[in-house]
Amino acid sequence: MGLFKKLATALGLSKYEARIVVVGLDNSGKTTLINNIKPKKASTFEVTPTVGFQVESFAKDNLNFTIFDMSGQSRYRELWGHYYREVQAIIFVLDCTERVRMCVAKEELDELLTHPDVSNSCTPILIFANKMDLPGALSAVDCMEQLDLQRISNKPWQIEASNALTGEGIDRGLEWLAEKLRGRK
Ligand SMILES: Nc1nc2c(ncn2[C@@H]2O[C@H](COP(=O)(O)OP(=O)(O)OP(=O)(O)O)[C@@H](O)[C@H]2O)c(=O)[nH]1
Ligand SMILES: [Mg+2]
Repeated sequence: MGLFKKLATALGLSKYEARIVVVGLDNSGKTTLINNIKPKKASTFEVTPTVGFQVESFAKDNLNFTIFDMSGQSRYRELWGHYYREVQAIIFVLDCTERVRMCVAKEELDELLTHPDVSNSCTPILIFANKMDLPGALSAVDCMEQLDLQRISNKPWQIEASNALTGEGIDRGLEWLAEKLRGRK
């Protein structure tokens, strides 16, 4: 069974529209990661910074997925909160080479975790420690410590190292997500 079919099966309905929001600082690799997941990723298009947000709807394994690709630029980050209520899962993408901005990423994650639509929900949060291929990238364990992820005790979370250009690590993360959603049924 394909990964998306598994995710949808986990969500319980065959004609389900699975909704996922993808957030994280600008340049962390959100759009690249989504392009990697999308069908027809072979098409060569240049990734440019997202303005506001973009909605990606596509069918995979005969199921409909809607992914909200949010801009990470500071002036658009306030938009993220409008989608938490709408989705079954949140993906937070980190650039694990950006040691200096790790504290900004932590602040944004704090905002996310204290948002009323997140703090009282058990929406699973999948964090990608992205750009693992670049020299000087922090490991997933280092990122976990820097973001103090272990304090998250009331909802499932997971961190996976990823390379959004090649897709390495992405399937592992999505497998985890499918598992958690299955557990919520
Ligand atoms: N080496 C490497 N480069 C990556 C990876 N993921 C993304 N990039 C590059 O990082 C840059 C930013 O990627 P985007 O996908 O546009 O980042 P974003 O998070 O969508 O950025 P905003 O839309 O501005 O919030 C692009 O040049 C990508 O090619 C990765 O895993 N490894
Ligand atoms: Mg983008």
